[in-house]
Amino acid sequence: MNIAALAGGVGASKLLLGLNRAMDSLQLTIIVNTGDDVVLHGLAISPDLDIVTYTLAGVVNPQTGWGLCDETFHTLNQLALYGRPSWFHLGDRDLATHIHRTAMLREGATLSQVAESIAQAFGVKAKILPMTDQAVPTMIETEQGRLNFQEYLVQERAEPIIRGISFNGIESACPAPGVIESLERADGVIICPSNPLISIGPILAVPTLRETLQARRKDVVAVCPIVGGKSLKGPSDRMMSQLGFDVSALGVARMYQDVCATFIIDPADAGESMRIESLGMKVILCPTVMQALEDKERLARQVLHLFAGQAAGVDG
Ligand code: FO1
Repeated sequence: MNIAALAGGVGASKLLLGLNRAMDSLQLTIIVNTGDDVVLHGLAISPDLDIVTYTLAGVVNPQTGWGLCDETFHTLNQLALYGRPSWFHLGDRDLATHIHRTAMLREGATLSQVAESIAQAFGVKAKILPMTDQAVPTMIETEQGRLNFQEYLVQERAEPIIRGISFNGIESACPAPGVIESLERADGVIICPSNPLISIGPILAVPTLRETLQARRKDVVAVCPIVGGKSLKGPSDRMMSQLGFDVSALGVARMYQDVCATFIIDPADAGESMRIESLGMKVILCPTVMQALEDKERLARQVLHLFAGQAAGVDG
């Protein structure tokens, strides 16, 4: 069974790790948000691509969910001594990834080729694709001015009140090679439990991508990233509330209703099922809080089971 997944960073990686164990990873294509990408110290940094790759390779820092395990920060400390910004914690080994990416891009490679090169080096078998090869930085309009996403999230700790979100240059971006094909050919498409505004939002904003998913709506399953009115990871809840969205499973369902026919919510939100179903979505209740590896694999198997049931024409 071929599966395509839309993913942000840490939240998505938990489910992706489960999928990587529950299925043949050669049949898994992951389309990753690149709106979080940033240039720092002259280096091209793609946090979500790296988080997904490091997680599937089993080398991610287990405490943070980003960066590499067993890191040291000598280079960053030295940069700080020169007065360079050190708020974005780039470890010594992680820096090698960014140096490699920057060098490849300068030599004329695309971001897709870089992603493939890094995944291959780590022996990751799943196909990891950036949503686009063009730079489309997510910009956050805040009460303190316009910030790029990492400035907002890491430097300002997601504290400024936000007024709007835009993806710079998205109108003229193209889906990266293989993105549309993988969505068209997949037996099932999964929208991972990532921030709907700044992780899945940019992916859906890549021209033609939303329309491609609309055409496959019945084969698209989303896992809700909000449980009991709170985000599973990161500041989704705060951002949704500040932008006037309903901070609930229903609020997320409304954002996905045109692209997704099946919505997985945690049993804690069972009370919202009927209102979500009135949007024309089928609701599946299933624990979505993934702490242990078994939780990740169990949820992955449940999602795959839904696709297997659909392929066999089984309802439920
Ligand atoms: N997140 C933080 O909260 N603080 C950091 O200093 C930080 C550094 C960092 C370095 C490399 C990398 O790939 C990711 C990093 N992240 C850091 C995570 C990142 O900011 C976000 O989690 C993603 O952009 C959202 O998925």
